[in-house]
Amino acid sequence: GNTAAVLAFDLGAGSGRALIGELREDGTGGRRLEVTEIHRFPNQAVTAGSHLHWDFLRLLHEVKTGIRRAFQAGYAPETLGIDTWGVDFGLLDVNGELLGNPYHYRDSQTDGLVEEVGELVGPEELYAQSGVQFMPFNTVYQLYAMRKAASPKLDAAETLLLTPDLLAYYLTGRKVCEFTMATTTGLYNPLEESWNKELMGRLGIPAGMFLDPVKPGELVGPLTEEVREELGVPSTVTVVAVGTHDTESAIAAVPAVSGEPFAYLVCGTWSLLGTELAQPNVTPEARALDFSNEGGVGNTYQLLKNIMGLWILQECKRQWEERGESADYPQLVAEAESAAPFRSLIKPDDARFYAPADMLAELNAYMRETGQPELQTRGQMVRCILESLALRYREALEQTEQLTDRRFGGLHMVGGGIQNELLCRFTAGALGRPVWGGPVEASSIGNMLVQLMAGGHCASLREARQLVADSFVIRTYEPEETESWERTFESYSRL
Ligand code: LFR
Repeated sequence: GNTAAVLAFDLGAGSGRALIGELREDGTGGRRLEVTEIHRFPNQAVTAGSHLHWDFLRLLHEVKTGIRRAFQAGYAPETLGIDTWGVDFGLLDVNGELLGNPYHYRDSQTDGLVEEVGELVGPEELYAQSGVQFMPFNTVYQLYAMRKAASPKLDAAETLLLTPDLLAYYLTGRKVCEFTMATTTGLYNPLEESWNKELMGRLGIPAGMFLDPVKPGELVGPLTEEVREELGVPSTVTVVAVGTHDTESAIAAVPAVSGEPFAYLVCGTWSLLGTELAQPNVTPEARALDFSNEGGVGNTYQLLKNIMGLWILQECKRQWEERGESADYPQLVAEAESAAPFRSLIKPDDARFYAPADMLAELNAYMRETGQPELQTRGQMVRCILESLALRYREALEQTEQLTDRRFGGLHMVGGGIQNELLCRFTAGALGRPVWGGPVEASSIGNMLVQLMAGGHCASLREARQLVADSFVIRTYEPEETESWERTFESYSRL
């Protein structure tokens, strides 16, 4: 029998999707989660004047379309939840209207601000009070950039809502601030469990616009009457504040069921590698390795490293396609497989790869500067990116172990990036340990799990993860070519 249905929206930097999750009894006393995609849409950033923005109203429109389609297709979800990338936000004025289009985190307004704020506040203090690694896009730098530009929006703002909360607001009329997103801002103090008003004061950021965070699983509310009429849907569906940060939703869906500490890699535009803790680790050691402590689902903190990820490859692909070449992933991966191994390497986290105008040129500039042979074919480029990522994962896994005194028998890989099986194979090789790949739709599934917990269908995060393990095929990649990887890791470390 079908015991519950929920609707998850997962918005990534390149696309968004809506999935229905159905909890079913399997006839032998067990339960399965069945997932069906009902809507998928592009998320295209727009440059307007000198700023890079999200097309927020389009995203709201697509979320509404997803709700309409769910009911049109005959589903009756009890609840819906929305997760998105971190850090970005909209500002509402006193009438609840959106003050301008939200900025995209890759907008250049924050260039140089990590250093500037570091001089004002001191990196030690900033880290001890936020536990967040120093990334230019953190909300704290975006707001400081607006202050420096004397943005009138800051003065007119009554409420700041992070992207998923902003979408939920336009569906329900209710303003909430969900905890996992709050911890990505750099303005939330995880040890004191409160907003860092003192820091806001020092940077000229209005403290009054921040709402007290609510934990994942809280109900936001039903759809407004306007939205229900517009979409022609019944009043039965309630919006839940899930783990609204996509990374945290994905981590909730890691099928780790042994009860032992585990390591994970959430693989998408970004790669987030780390482990789950009960308390944040804001030690000088964690700061020196530039790890984040992000608030997670189920009263956890996630000690993780944000790695540049498949963004580098996505940009290359975009450039090839703009030149009129056909460059789908299966094709690119096949070309990489036939290219020679370990020819050239990059450090993926080099700031030059964050937002270059021309990624292909940037890769070869790096080769010249580091005295490596230039990349001449697409296969060489893709292979270089994937091998370098795998090596970076090994480095980050070892750092995670160092920081936590843990030792991991292997690595769980989840998220869209694991559809690239070559990357999973390379990672197992570079680690010299097995990789367990799955599920692909981890963020959507984790989003559903929190809804199922909120609806009383799952008792705990542990039980929810068991449901994932019982419902999805997890593929094991055993390490291959470990000696060559070992040798290459040494060259990588010397780069
Ligand atoms: C992944 C992610 C990362 C965050 C980055 C920017 O989608 O949410 O966790 O650091 O996007 O927001």
